[in-house]
Amino acid sequence: MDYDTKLEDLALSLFNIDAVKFGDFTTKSGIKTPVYFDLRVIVSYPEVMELISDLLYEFAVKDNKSNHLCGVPYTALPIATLLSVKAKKSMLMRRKEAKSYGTKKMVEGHYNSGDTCLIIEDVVTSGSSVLETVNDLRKEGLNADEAIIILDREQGGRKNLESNSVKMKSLFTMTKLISILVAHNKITPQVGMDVANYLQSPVTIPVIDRILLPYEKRAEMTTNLAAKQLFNIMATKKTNLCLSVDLTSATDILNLVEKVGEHICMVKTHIDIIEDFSDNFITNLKSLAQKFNFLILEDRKFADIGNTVSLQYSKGLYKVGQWADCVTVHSLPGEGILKALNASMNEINQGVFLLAEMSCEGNLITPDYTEATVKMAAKYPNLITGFVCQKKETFKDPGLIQFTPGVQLESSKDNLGQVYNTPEKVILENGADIVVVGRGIVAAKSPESQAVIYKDTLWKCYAKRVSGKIE
Ligand code: S5P
Repeated sequence: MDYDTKLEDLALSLFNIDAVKFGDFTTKSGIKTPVYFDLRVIVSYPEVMELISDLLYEFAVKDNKSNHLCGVPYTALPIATLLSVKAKKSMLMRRKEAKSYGTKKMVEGHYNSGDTCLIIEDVVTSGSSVLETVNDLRKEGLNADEAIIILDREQGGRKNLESNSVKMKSLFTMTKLISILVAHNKITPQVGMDVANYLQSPVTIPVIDRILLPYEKRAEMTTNLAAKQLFNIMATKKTNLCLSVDLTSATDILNLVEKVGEHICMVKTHIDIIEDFSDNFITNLKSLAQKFNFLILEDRKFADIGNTVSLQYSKGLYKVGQWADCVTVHSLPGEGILKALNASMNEINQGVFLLAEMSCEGNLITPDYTEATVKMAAKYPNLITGFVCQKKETFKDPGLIQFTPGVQLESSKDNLGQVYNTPEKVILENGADIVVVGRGIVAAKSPESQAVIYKDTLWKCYAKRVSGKIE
């Protein structure tokens, strides 16, 4: 059988085994579609598996020079396995979730940084699944610049992959598959037309993994002006260090900030622990912020009903709203708290860091609470600067900032439940954008030289992360 006959044969087989269906379907994201693919069923049909692997081998694997093959989990895994055996080419396996024990590797198999890897996938719509695998391979230092696909749905995937430097080749386009099925009277020309019309409709663009994007790019993607300023400060000053200046004397705080101001992007205060608070303290802190170009976050962790929070924010001894660029807020009371702050924030470049997770052990935040927090934040795009959280999976929006406390050079705990992770862990694994360090600097013999060590270490981790070459 020649290549074209085999291809026709495959199109008809996919139709016969219901891997492609026509009718009125609704996708997971709620979009109506006249055509539906489910290639997961092919594992039940060895002759179809054989046909697919023969065709892909002829089409794109036989002459390919890549060191490895990698299937996008799960449907393409068995296909990649067949191709690997046929081509005598090593296979890599990408996990969908990192193991919670042992090596935490996302990619299994033996490989070296710099090796090339060909991606195998069944169906591409927007390209986002392929990009997830590409991201993980690139983090391992692998070059993943080519993908072969069984079916291109022609809904923007090719272009999206190209803009992420991935060349895509497909056995079928949707148009080609449909024309084969019409020619063999499997579907009517009208159904063919319906599919063609459907293909004209717009598709969603996949989001690139935020942790691989540099801060200056993300500055352009944010809808909150404090986040924009922070991304720009970090990129210009080359620091993602926030100093948590948890001291109780105003003079000590100002002296410390004077020494470390050039190394930080943000100062985080707990204004209610200062014993000699005065308006003068605020004036001095603001002028240091101006001099060294950093923002001020008051870590007030508001958590009351909207009305009380508006008063706490703008009145009383501290008048937080008059000087803090950002404040931290619990989502516990629900949306009212965000409505209140949205109305109270008088400067348009102020913002809120919403607590989605906490660093201390035994805290009562659950995954559902975290998810609901992120959903709630999405309703206030101009207000939210980012999330106080611990994990990169917590949110996707590259315009928001992951603000992560609980960091010291060595992993440890204090005796009141605080848990410390290392800079490498929080930036490379957990996705932190701004890293908060308190006692790691404040309680050091020389806070100034310690701040430089933190700044350099954190920046190195960030640079490694955006280079995409995480070993
Ligand atoms: O989950 C959290 C959230 C915050 S804002 N865990 C925290 O530790 N923080 C704050 O970060 C905490 O209030 C403290 O000011 C700082 C951590 O200080 P360190 O001395 O433990 O580094």
